[in-house]
Amino acid sequence: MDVRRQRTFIMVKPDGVQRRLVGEVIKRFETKGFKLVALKQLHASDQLLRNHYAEHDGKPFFPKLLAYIGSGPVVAMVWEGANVVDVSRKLVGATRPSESAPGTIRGDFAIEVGRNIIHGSDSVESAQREIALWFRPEEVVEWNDHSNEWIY
Ligand code: ABT
Ligand code: MG
Repeated sequence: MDVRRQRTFIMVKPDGVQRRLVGEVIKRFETKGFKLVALKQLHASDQLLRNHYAEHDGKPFFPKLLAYIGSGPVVAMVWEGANVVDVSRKLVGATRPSESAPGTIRGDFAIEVGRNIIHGSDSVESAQREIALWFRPEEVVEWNDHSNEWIY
């Protein structure tokens, strides 16, 4: 598959929504050069969140994780572009905000691992699974850039 058409699932978590960081997150992905192909705000069901975090089912932090991610609305997005899965993880920063570098989203805005603002898929396979979980196929929009026809 064309690496330029790679897609990833990005979610602003409830703390990010409450702190009005949705625009900041979108701005960073847009100015990096990626293309937004799906976007919605929703208060995710417990079942959806259990599916999303199935890899952590049974771990000690799982109940707290579900309570946090289910505590309010999230903003779910699909972003497209070259190597977007790996590059997004770099934009997002390390899982523990104490280890995430300044300049990354978590490094700049988060202090606690249990309130780390944003999710990004950790592999191409995870991205495909998560996009299919959160979006119906028709909610992901194909569009081409025509701005070179009217910006000189
Ligand atoms: P997500 O984007 O939320 O998936 O985070 P990330 O991929 O960076 O980190 P992983 B390992 O997937 O953790 C998922 C969430 O679980 C929380 N967590 C994780 C803990 O609270 N304690 C732990 O020891 C670990 C390993 C942090 C992650 N997100 N949140 N909130
Ligand atoms: Mg993860």
